[in-house]
Amino acid sequence: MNARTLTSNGAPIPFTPQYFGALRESHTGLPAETLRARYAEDGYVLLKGALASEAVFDLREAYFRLFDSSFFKDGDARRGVFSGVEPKGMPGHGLAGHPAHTFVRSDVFRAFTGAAAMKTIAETFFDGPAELIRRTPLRHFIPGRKRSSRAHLDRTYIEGVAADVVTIWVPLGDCPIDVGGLLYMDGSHEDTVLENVRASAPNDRTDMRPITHDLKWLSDFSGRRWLYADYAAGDVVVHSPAIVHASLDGESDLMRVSTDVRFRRAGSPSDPRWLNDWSADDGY
Ligand SMILES: O=C(O)CCC(=O)C(=O)O
Repeated sequence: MNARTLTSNGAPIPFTPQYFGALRESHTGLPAETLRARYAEDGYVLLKGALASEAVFDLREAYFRLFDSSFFKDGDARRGVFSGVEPKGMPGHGLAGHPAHTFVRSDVFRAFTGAAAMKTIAETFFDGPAELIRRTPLRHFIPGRKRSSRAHLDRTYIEGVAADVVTIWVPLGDCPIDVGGLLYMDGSHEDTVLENVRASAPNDRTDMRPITHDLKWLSDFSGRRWLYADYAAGDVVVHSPAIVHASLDGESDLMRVSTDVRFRRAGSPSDPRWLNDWSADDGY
């Protein structure tokens, strides 16, 4: 039987054990030392059920309610299945006037990112006090567009030593592999070569900050697999600024919404570009 082929930004990658493996699962009930050891070893920690799934669905719904209900199958903004009807006359994603731009400035979103549970997660990995980084992007992928996150490292985009910055990637809703959640390149946080292959890697646009859009090419080049999970609402991934990650094109009608909540170690220098609310055209 032929292997299923997935795509990222339209570039194909076979869904086989050569290219894909499972993310290691952890949970907040594990001893903090174990979680920190896993973070050091893997460059990420997938915390299953770290947040209350209903709170995550509440946030998903609050965001989707900023759109016309015709955007959703059966008008169901909590589930958020794409109806096939695109909103009309709306600015591009995350630009002023778009719901994502409005939403990251809302009290409901700020209460979510500023919740004690979120900070506790960051402090577990710093083993010390953490401060929320204000700029918090909201991602929203609409099925059928063949648009996904290109392979990149966060430290290309935010200043600070790897030990002093963490990202908590939060899928806002269920996000199995066919919905296009984040993939992490196995062991890439310890591979200093990958960051320097941009010049020879295929690239589908002029922004040279991502390494490549071609996940198969990077896997063939490095001999490393992409690690994935069938994320459920409430799961989060804590990841290092040094790990290469990317995402797949969604094949399901379920829309992928997620946010990247970042913290820095209290007292460490802050990147001045990250002090304001996110806007898709802020250039960072
Ligand atoms: O959600 C995505 O596709 C990208 C998120 C990301 O790159 C990050 O959290 O650093």
